[in-house]
Amino acid sequence: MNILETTIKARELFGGFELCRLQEEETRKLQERLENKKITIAVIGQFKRGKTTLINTILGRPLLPVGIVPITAAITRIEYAEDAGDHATVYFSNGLSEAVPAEDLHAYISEQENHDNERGVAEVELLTDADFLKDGLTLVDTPGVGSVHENNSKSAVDFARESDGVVFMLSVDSPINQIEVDFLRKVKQFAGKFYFVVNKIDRVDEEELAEYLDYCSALICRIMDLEGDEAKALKLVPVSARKGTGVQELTEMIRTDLLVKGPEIMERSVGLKLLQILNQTRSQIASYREVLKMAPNVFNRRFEEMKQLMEEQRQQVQHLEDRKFLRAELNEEKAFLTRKVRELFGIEYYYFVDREDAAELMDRETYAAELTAVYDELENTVNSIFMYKEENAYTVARRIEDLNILMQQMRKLSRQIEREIQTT
Ligand SMILES: Nc1nc2c(ncn2[C@@H]2O[C@H](COP(=O)(O)OP(=O)(O)OP(=O)(O)O)[C@@H](O)[C@H]2O)c(=O)[nH]1
Ligand SMILES: [Mg+2]
Repeated sequence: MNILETTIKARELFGGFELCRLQEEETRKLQERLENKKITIAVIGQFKRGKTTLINTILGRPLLPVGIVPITAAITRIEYAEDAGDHATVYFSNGLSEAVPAEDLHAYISEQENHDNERGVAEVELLTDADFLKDGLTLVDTPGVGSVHENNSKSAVDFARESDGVVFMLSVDSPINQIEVDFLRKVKQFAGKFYFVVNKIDRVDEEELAEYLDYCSALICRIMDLEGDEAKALKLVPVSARKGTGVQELTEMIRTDLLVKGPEIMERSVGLKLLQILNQTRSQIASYREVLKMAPNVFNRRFEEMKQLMEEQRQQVQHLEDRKFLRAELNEEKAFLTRKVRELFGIEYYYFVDREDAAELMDRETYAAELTAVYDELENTVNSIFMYKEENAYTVARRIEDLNILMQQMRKLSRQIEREIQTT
């Protein structure tokens, strides 16, 4: 049994339960990652450590905006494409996307031009032909941890959890602080492989650098629980992202690691993520069991509230014009329903948000039909999840039994993954 098989098994397990749609989608993505063999490396750290400068140096040209004030306001994924001519796509949180010339990216990425992410950017994808990205490596630039702009998009913690490797950036102009310590504590069990990089070494002399490296190594060993050989193996990488000093050593180190140990690193990181998903599902089912105990009159009231909401929305459809943003509106409606179901019934009900080109048009009839389908499905699902309309004790007992089996199988899978991770 390997991680890919375990992932497929988990996906099949989740597929049998309407409550686990989100988990099914998450495991599907993990499976895809294992099959595509694409490795993701995120550059993470507090604001102004020089993350974006390092990425520009690695790419060999200043593609992304840097600066003295907090800059990066949105996540950028950078992938390899031959002769791509630096092609970029901006994905918005409502599901729309737009092709943008690379030289105009700053309008979407930089905090100054996209203040508090008012443009609603979910993430940016940049294709370029840098050598470092060859062989399926994706590099990700992220907003600074702890900056006021961090919450604009997915948090750095989530990102570290989704990556196979993390380049964690420190810089000699400030020792590790509490925000960084907290961050490392949160992600240490979930990220695949860490590279600790110390930037801006052009600002200090050799002696000062040695002192800084000693201090940080000791601290990182404590935070990451590294002892003995593991502690000895910890190697901080000093660089000057601006001048390029040490950057080649870093990129060689990462590429060598990935070429030799890539599959291993990825299996471990996927295994850790699977464990996390299984844990989340367990607590979700626990809260679902609580909701099952909800008094029928309370449930009926909330169910009515939900139906009324849907009815109001259906009425509004008639006043819409044919516009290209109908797709985005449908996605926003789905996000709204997800929040509402959580609020009313305490369960996670997940929708797929369709990604679509912003230029694509959607007419009103299609929109109305899709919206109706979304509502009908939700109504049926909520009904069947809670079974209050079926006063059939046998069905209810079967349901509880199914949940018990699901819990049992999840425990079994968790144990299996734990064993697999230990052997990688
Ligand atoms: N002296 C020196 N300055 C650097 C170096 N690397 C980056 N800087 C400067 O540090 C500042 C911040 O650089 P960025 O690359 O924007 O930092 P960041 O970590 O991406 O910042 P956020 O996106 O805001 O989180 C800029 O003024 C850079 O010029 C370096 O190696 N040496
Ligand atoms: Mg930046």
